[in-house]
Amino acid sequence: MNRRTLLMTATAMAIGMSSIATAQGLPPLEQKDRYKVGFSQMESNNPWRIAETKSFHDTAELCGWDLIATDAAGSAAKQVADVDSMIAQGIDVLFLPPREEKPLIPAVKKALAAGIPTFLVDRSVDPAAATAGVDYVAFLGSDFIDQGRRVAEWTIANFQGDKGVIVELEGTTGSSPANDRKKGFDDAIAADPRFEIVASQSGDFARDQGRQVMETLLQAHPEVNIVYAHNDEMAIGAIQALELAGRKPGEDVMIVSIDGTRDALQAIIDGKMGVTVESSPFFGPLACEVMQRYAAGETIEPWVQVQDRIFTVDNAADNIAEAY
Ligand code: GYE
Repeated sequence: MNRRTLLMTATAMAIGMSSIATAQGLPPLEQKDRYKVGFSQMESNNPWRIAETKSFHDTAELCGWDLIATDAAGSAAKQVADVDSMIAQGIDVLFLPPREEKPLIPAVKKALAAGIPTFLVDRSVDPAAATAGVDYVAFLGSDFIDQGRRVAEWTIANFQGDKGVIVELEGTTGSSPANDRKKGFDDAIAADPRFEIVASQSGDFARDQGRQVMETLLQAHPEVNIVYAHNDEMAIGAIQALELAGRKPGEDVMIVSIDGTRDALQAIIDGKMGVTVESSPFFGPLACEVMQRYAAGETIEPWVQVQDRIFTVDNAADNIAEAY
């Protein structure tokens, strides 16, 4: 044993970890009937977040979880503090949707140091600062670049005019879905010279901010005829702003988005929205399954990828009953 390994082992023992695994790899998870499980939600100001939290609560009894669920109310700093408090309460496992890519790195590292296996759900962290299979077990979620690319492809295939003037409403600055949905869409749309993105601004994934940002951008760019929103809540906000200004979403402005909420499917049925690429919030059952595989000693793939459908006028009515 070299000096460094010896030191790390000694430190691990000194702070009372159940195993030295954290010094050399991921913390193990015992197989048992009940687990104390932490779910650190980032905010609850939209139907997506509420559906996700409900999915964890609905799964708890089936999966033998004594669930501690917190709500960081839109603050990454509070989310870090919430994880601290869960660690202090002795959780066996942590499910963490990191609000932003960088500020939640300390939470991931602290859970690791405390010997608690962490699964990132729905959003990821900066890959340069923390690694799946090393700092946390795995990321459970969608391919956000692909979601953005699919929205762009649908737009290219369905836009009728000569010149597509696009306003982009970005998600929370510094979050993995905002970064990747932008990249996926912008790269794909750049391949067709008919399109130009004239403005791209954050609406923080929130309906009200989407509406406000759209109101402002509409004044600067009245010629806009396509709105790409990184989520449905902002798309609905944009529809409200456009209607208030006398525009006709779905007729003179194409609205394209991501998630698959009930309001978005209704907007598609009403002819106001063109497409929404699915991003499912129902992570509870997947979290249970992956946690059980991990406890059984399986090596978990670094990215447990969720497959997303696409909702258009062809299938929105068939899917609205299960929407949230
Ligand atoms: O699209 C959005 C939510 O992280 C995938 O966050 C999730 C996104 C989802 O607030 O509506």
